[in-house]
Amino acid sequence: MTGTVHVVDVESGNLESLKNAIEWLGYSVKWVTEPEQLKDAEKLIFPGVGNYGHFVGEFTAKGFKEPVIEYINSGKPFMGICVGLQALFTSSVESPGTEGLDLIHDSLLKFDPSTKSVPQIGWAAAKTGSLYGVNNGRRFYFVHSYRASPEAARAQGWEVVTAQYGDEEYIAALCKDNIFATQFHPEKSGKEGIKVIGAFLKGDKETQRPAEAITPGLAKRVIACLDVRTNDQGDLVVTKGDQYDVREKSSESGVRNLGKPVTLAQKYSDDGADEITFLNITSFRNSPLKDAPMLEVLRQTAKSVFVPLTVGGGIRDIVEPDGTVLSALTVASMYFRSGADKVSIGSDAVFAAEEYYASGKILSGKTAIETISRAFGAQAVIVSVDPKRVYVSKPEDTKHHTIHTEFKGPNGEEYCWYQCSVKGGREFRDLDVQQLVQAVEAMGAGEILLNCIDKDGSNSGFDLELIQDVKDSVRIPVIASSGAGNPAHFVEVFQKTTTDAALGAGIFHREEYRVSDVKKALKDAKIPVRL
Ligand code: 1PR
Repeated sequence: MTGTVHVVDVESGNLESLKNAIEWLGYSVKWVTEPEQLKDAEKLIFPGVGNYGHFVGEFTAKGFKEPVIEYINSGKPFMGICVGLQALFTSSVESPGTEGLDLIHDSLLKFDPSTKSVPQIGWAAAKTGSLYGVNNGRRFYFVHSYRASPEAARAQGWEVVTAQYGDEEYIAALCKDNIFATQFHPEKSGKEGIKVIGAFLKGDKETQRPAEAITPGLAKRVIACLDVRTNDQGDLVVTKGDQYDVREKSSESGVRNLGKPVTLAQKYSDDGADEITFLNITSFRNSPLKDAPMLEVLRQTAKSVFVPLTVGGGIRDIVEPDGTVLSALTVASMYFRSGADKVSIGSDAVFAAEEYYASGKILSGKTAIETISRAFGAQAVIVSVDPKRVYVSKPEDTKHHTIHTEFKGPNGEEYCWYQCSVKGGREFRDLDVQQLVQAVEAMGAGEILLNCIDKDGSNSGFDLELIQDVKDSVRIPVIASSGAGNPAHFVEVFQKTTTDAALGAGIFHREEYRVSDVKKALKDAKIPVRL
């Protein structure tokens, strides 16, 4: 160990990964939950996620404001992360009336959503400037809807590193004297991010590495997905279905076992996956409290995999067999505390959308999506959609939103709509994909994971028609999923649709291609990716 790092904990999301990253660098971590504990701090990290008002309100209510300013005035090293950077400003349009630390007299603005997905989610490149290894040409993981503009901070004597999102330039990192802060999550930015935390802890502001010419702005993300379930022997295994059927096509018909979740997550991350998603595909049968193995998978993975981790399956209000009621928010908090950065909600989102339309589009404020999004931020809530094509001869034959398809139905039908399912495709509902994604966007979901039952495990490429239709229906980012069989399919989905990310499962598990093969193909096609 080379010292102790104090980390302020006002219960804002996944702090486990930050602790893991600091420990990885050889330091020990002390949580600061009471302002008095700050007096022992020699190096302080101030991480924040979620809503500006919620975060600033929490640390103000807990009496942190004055002691944090006192600590900063002492000249000892201070690092803010994400909303921990934003809190250095006077205010944010996100939460009018809430006053931050006011060390930089300016207000944060919202990204303009008319030309791009908001929140910005993904790996963006540093554009100008260099601080603690945040250098031109390096990519880091950002999740935010609000931005700090460089001009005001510069005018007040701050050094800034900028990045670009669409036509807007924003602060990626800034520094003045003993204060350093990043808008991105270094603890989620792979090896580059760990180096930034290391440079800060060593006080090495000038850390320089050769800059390489890369496309500025956000990279397209490649996500590796692990469908996880207990096999007939009781072990948690990674499996993969064809159109959601995960049984081997042999006489014994056991669950297809493709490997161990932690080992595969590490392998894909080492290979360049931008995110890892775990879907607990039989969670609807169990209680999450009995789901200790899945929590352990997250804990183990988060120790050495420093890219964003998503967990899905069973995120909903639960009544335990003994009558204990657990809210979806409590269930999600358990996963965040174990190292997840986002939760993915499937069946429960469909039921919530049905109620939303039944009530005349009135938000109840009580759904899993709303409660988790309010507490942890929209970026922490993904909605996983499991649709299947339903063919019709003409749009008037259904009340649902149809598309004109290039791939005709069995009777030559030229139109189809996409029907939502619950319980992993076992039950179909009277709700189409457009209805679902628009309802969950209104509820505060931050991203859509768009599967397609017809394409799942088919190796025949993504359903481009479905993906573009959903992209055109919402402003939040979309992850295309189902059907990837080779690197050219990833190139195709990014060239022919505006999807923000693409996910593969079987292609990687069967070891036909590696994540690095996909990245190389994307780079060759001049699609911006993190290499
Ligand atoms: O309903 O909130 O408990 O969540 C359950 C979650 O589990 C949902 O996200 C649902 O998609 C998932 N799920 C349930 N059953 C299955 C199954 O396969 N039997 N898996 C399942 C969904 C689809 C993708 C897959 C892509 C890419 N699997 O995760 O990874 O289709 O596959 P490919 O690249 O091999 O084509 P809740």
